[in-house]
Amino acid sequence: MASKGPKKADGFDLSQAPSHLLRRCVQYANDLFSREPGASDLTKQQFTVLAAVEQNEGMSQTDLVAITAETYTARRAYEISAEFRRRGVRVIMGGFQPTLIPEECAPHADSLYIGDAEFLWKEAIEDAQRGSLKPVYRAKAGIPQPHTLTRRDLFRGKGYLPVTLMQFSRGCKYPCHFCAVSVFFEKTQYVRQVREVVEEIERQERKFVFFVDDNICSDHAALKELCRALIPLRIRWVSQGSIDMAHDEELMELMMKSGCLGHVVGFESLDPKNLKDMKKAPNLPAFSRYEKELKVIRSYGMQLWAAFTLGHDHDTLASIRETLQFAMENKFCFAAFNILVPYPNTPLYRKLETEGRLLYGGKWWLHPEYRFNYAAFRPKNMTPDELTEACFEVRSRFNSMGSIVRRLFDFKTNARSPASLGIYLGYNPIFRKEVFKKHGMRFGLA
Ligand code: B12
Ligand code: SF4
Repeated sequence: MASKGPKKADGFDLSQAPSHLLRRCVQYANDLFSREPGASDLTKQQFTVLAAVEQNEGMSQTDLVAITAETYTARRAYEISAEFRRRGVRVIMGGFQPTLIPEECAPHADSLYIGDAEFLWKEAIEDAQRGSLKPVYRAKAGIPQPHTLTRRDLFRGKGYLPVTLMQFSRGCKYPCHFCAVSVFFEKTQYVRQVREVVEEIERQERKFVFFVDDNICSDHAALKELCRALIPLRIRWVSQGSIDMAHDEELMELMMKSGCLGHVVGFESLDPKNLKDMKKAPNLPAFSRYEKELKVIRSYGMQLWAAFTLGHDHDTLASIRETLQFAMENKFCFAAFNILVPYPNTPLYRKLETEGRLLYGGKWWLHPEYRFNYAAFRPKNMTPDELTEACFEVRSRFNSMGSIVRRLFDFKTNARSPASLGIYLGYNPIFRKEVFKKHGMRFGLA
């Protein structure tokens, strides 16, 4: 299996670190991050902040609009971009979608930004200032925000959950065939310097941190170094990590001591044939239907958000229901029963395309009939509608009131401490609502 080691922040050219960045579907080219003292902040000096674009605030004074487009938000991003361009405002578009399929995004923006903003954003801003924005900026992927602290004051009052979002690393070394992260970061994990992460946490009043890493366990040694540094900070944290964490007791011990309450873990499937097909390498060694791993994880009291992808070639309607039973028996704190999605330019997408199994003309994310959580391909052992309905059914049943009450009574995990209980009771009703709110959502307004 092709995999690479993590890239460390050492040796990064900090003088080139741009000011930066943006998150969410529509964002603005201004200062979400503050700079190191002494560094100039071109974005801040020369461009108008354009927040709340959906409300059309500040449009008349806008020099440049920067939009993040992911596959799910691409259609809406193109609509918003079209409206700005109609009003004579230049648009630059970046993020997963432009990086995965630039040829589709190109007609929807004046300029495309491929890869991470850290590398060429400064150049793009300078070009925009001179009126010579290039049609495309080809940046690489790399270490998140070196020597740059997040300006969190900008999030205040905007309805975000009361959690400190933080990144320790980006990318993951594994080659899962459905995963856009694996393509974007070319099976590489990029790791921030631990002291910078610690400094960012120390500046927070809130001591509950969500590390939005793709797979914080991609490199056990790097994570252990982080955990050792987190212990004195006395925070509580959660993240996303592969299940091979359970094969390393020292890592489990350190995570526990550093305040880790749990992780989003990709179980994906209970069938090793599916796991092999999808190249889910961290789940495969000595496969025991996760029995061994769950025993270890439970012994440390961790709460799990178990993520499954449903619709693989060896899945049947019966196996999907079995997955629900497995999740209920293990009393997972949360579970995501995601329909398998062919994201553009992934190996899964190419396989289904070659086999003629893609629906909605292949570009499901642009199709006016496609809706969130619908099957976008023809599964092997059921119809697309059956897959959509089965996923909705297991999602609804897992998040039913009866299930929430039953899963609560696990004194090793969900009811282990006031903090664990708080997470369980605070977030289960939110996710329950999401199941119904999001299912069948459309992607654009037109
Ligand atoms: C945290 C996270 C979440 C959190 C969000 C928490 C929050 N409040 O923000 C939660 C759990 C809610 C979530 C939900 C979902 N997520 Co999510 N999420 C992530 C994750 C792990 C990190 C996102 C993040 O903050 N990254 C840090 C920022 C700084 O990175 P970034 O946005 O990529 O931006 C960088 C570059 O892309 C570039 N850039 C981006 N935009 C722009 C714009 C311009 C102009 C420029 C110059 C540069 C630029 O520069 C940035 C800095 O280097 C990503 C994976 C990832 N590595 O990004 C998945 C990811 C974005 N999610 C994904 C998905 C599928 C989802 C869901 C649809 C899952 C589901 N089935 O429900 C939902 C809904 C998402 C939606 N948009 O509606 C996919 C998207 C795939 C794709 N092809 O678009 C990703 C890539 C994960 C994956 N394994 O494939 N997610
Ligand atoms: S382990 Fe997770 S983040 Fe890594 S490639 Fe697989 S699905 Fe993507």
